[in-house]
Amino acid sequence: MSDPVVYSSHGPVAVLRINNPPVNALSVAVRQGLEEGMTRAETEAGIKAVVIVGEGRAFIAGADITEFGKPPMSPALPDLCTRIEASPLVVIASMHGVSLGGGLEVALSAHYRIAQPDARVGLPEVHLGLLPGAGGTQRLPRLAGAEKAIDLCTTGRQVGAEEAQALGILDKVTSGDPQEVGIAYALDLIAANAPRRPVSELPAAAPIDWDATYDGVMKKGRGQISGGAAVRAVQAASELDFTAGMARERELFMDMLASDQSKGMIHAFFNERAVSSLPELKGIAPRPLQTIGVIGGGTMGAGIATAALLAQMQVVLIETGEAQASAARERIEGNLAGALKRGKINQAQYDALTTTALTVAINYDSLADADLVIEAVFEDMAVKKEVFGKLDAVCKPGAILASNTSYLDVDEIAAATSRPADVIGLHFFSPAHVMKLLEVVVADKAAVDVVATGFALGKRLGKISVRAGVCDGFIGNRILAVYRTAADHMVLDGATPYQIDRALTDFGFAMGPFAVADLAGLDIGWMTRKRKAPHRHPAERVPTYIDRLCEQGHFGRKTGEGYYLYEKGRRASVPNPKIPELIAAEQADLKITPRDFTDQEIVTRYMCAMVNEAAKVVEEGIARRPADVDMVLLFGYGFPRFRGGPLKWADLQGLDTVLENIERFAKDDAWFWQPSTLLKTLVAEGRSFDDLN
Ligand code: HSC
Ligand code: NAD
Repeated sequence: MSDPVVYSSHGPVAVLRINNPPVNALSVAVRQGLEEGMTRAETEAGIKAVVIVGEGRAFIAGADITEFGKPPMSPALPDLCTRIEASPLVVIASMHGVSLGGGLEVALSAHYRIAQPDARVGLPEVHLGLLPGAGGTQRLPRLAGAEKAIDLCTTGRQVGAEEAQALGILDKVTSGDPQEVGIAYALDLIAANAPRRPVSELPAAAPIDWDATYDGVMKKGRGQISGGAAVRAVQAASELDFTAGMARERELFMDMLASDQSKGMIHAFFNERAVSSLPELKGIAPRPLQTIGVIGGGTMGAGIATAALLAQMQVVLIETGEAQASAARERIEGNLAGALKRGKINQAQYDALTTTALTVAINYDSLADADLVIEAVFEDMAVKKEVFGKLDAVCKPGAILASNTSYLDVDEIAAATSRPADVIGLHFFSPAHVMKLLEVVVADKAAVDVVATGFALGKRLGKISVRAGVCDGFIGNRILAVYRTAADHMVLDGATPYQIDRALTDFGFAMGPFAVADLAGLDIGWMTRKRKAPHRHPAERVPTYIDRLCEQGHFGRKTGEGYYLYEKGRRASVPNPKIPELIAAEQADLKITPRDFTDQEIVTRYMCAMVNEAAKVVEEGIARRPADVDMVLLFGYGFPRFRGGPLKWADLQGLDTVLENIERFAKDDAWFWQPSTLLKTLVAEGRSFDDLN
């Protein structure tokens, strides 16, 4: 392996070139290399300036995240930054690609910063449940002011070179080879006799209303704590001298590093990348993908078509009649207009996407050239089979036939064709052009390159793709059905839907289960209950109070009335006064005396139901690994990222505690609370879900 930092000298300028692919993370070897390089430059005769530059696609992407939680290795990054800044030579960072987290902190410890026009900088530690820990919270406010520093530290957003220069982070923006540009800048500085310029010696940032800022950041973080810690660190930069401020930053950083939240978010960081790499797909070439067919242009079909268009694919969408076809086109145009408004595409792109790239037809023959067709018609097996029969007849050999079904058996759908090896499930989430999750449902007979193509499509659409096996609801909807039921049981026993929603949003969920049900449409659950009623076990508790509302034609947000009332155009939801009456009536029928629930008990029951079913999904091989389940919940179901996913949450609680709770709940309802065998085995063996990842 080549040296992680390569030293070279160019007249009076020494260059330290970081070479640690893929993104020049600051591993211990890089830190040592930089320290040695600084010492060498300082001792080599005639050297007046040092340029730090990165090889490959980035300057430095930050601290090496894989080292977190391991024993610290010297030099620590904050000490290295202090050492760089204290050098008697003039130090220049020449930046390209991204300079993130510790990468930007190294640059801030240089005396001058020059960057390429397309360079981007940021302090994304907040996305790992951390705050900048190598002086970022102390040096950045001295350059950009407290408010801007807090913005960067608490949003983690990346800023382009132009904005970074306006913020005082960059001194100069010049295009060219980063090393050459850096050396030229160093020579200019030497010629001008420019002084060393340590940021730590600049005046501290003016104070702001720290408490109000802290409160605002904590509110936005919905339970995440690291943003607030970053505010306090920036406050220290304003109120304390530099050394004391650094000590405060270190203390806050170490607190965050020890928190469950950073463990959850680091788990998410690595696993959102790991889920899509399946060993059996290594070296398997996906089939070509240029033209995508979509059957049905309702909510999902229109969203899927939009996603494919935004990914520069040709789309042919089939509807049942002219009216449905124009409604589908309108939905897609509406979605694309949203993308135009948000600046994701420009007017010329909008025009091209809605004309040459999109065909809406009512004749299946238009699918003759499609490489992959995704069916998104009504959730009805007979309709799906009919559609797949037609696709089988018109699609070219090798075309992949996919279903976006939420619950139905993909093996059975595949069997309705003469080419089951070409059939898979591609389960998108609503709105399909926004939600990041894609479940690639691998039917029994699916060919391996068909699966590889499903993942390739997910990548092209910018999705997090997770492999799922065939069962009722695959990974996500199957688990959802169970934790939703746990919430329903609590309603029967005395908690209100509104208390449950609030307890769970306080826990960090984007929405509570009843607000979600209103959004998805209450008719879906109503139909599912009716479908399952004939096969239901007598011990199963299924509340039906909400069916009374559905019988009156109220299906949630789309009809203006559900668990909540929705005034036209308003999102804010008001509890529906009919709901407590309907619940009370059902409790009276069932002779239930309602009891009080604490928010804590609500969260415990909800989470234990989720974990137990998730464990069964892993145990049955529907999900390959616990982390696959975690990513499904994170990217498809609004699970709080700072908790890492349900099975990471369970690990952090202690699996013995989770199992004890489940066994305690089972005393009252042994049918619902049947502990997963995998969970019991892990507890018996003293292992965690993470051990299986
Ligand atoms: C930090 O810097 C903390 C400091 O403030 C203080 C530390 C002080 C400690 C003091 C103690 C006393 N490390 O995303 P990609 C891997 S926190 C290790 O697919 P892209 C990644 O896992 C850090 N590995 O590529 C993947 O590996 P795989 C703050 C890292 O082009 C591969 O690189 N920085 C890594 O789409 C390619 O990644 C961040 O949070 C890292 N820092 O995006 C930046 N970064 O191939 C996080 C990446 O095996 N990284 N890898 O799957 C990113 O946002 C993106 O990776 C990039 C590249 C935008 C850099
Ligand atoms: P929808 O009712 O909004 O749209 C269905 C569309 O299919 C309608 O426009 C209808 O005209 C069209 N259609 C029906 N039969 C057809 C046929 N034979 N040929 C062509 N078009 C036909 O339904 P949706 O919410 O978009 O759901 C579609 C599928 O996606 C279902 O299988 C559903 O379970 C699944 N799904 C839905 C969601 C969701 O949140 N809505 C999420 C994931 C998956």
